[in-house]
Amino acid sequence: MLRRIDEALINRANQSLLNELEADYAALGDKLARQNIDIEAITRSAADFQIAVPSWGTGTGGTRFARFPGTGEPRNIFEKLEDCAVINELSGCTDSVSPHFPWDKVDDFSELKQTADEYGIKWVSVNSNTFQDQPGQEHSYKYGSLSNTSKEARELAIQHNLDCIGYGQQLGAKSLTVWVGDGSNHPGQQHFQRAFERYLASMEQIYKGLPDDWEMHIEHKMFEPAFYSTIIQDWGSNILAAMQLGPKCKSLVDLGHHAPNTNIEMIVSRLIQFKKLGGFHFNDSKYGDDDLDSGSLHPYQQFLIFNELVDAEYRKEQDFNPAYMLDQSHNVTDPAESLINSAIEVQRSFVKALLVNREALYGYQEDNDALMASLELKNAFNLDVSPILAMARYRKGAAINPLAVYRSSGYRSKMAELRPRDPNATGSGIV
Ligand code: RM4
Ligand code: MN
Ligand code: MN
Repeated sequence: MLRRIDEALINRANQSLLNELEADYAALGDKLARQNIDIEAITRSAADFQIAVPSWGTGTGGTRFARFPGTGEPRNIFEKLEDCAVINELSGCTDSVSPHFPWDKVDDFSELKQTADEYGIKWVSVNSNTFQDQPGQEHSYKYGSLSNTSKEARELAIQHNLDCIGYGQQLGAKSLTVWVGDGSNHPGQQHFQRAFERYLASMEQIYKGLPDDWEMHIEHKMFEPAFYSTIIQDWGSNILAAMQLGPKCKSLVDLGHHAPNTNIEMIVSRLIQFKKLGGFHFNDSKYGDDDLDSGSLHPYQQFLIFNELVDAEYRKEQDFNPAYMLDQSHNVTDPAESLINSAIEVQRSFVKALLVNREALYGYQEDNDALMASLELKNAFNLDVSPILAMARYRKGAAINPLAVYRSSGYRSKMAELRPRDPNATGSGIV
């Protein structure tokens, strides 16, 4: 297998930390054993946990005011893939990449797939982009794409989504994620119902083009770029569209796309109940769609979401297979470092949710014992599961301390030499 980080470097770093890790792991194992939890079973689940990296997250993001590019940024999808390989080699929990088109379009997809295969990276959900015009585009998306009043603009957007499915098929992906910027900025600008009808009619055309074993995931977002109304504003519009379109269409939850204080874990539960949970874009936010690093502000919320997910698994909910992806914008950090750290933070929430005693919790719920029920969750959340995560990484040949190895590898400064920045290149700055 092709590697970007020298295995010997990881092994040396791991050897120097192993004694300490083994001691911490043994102590945690004893503690969990007293609660009748087998640490080995939890570590196996942790090792199996995987979350996809968004190709667009490997570059520095930005705001509508400015973008401050970092050094050695990837300039094309092959270079983004290299960074994704680094992230996976060190974290051991990001073995797939979600591409975005046309940003990641190449002439030869078989070459791209082969390179990813060599790194042991899979391609998952393909993302379409009808929120910006491409150079020379005949019909603008300024007033929307799939819901545009112009038939020609709608047809262009439909065709782009169908093209994305074609690219994804060549890469081995099995789902299409559709997020549109369509909406309005002024009350009265748009007829809500007619716009939604146009959107649904366009989505039906895309749905018809889905291969049998594919799913389509709709992403809702409350605002931006439209600031008064958006076509798929919230999970309500999202699930209505997904229900109308059919069983292969599901809703995707991007954590940053809700109003502050929204009870996202309850939305997750509803979507699970009605078999409409397609997947996640994990990130964190304080004010709106800030796309901050996952778990950096609201780790308890992230844990409560995983509590619902692990509960669904425990109850053997049928057809339950949500796709986990990160979707963040890194404005002031090295994107690779943020993505490594964020993937592990999401994995941490998953592992903590595994520690909840489900039967005990159901008992407290039946008895209306609110305090004990909330403590059952809080106790799991409060436990430091770092030794489990580190041991899972160590056993798969990833790094016990991924960020330390990343920094000592000098990867970014090497990339700064190999990837000189094109002074005329314009970064998207949109995530
Ligand atoms: C949006 C949304 C989509 C992503 C774009 C780049 O806010 O989160 O998932 O494709 O950003
Ligand atoms: Mn997203
Ligand atoms: Mn977003």
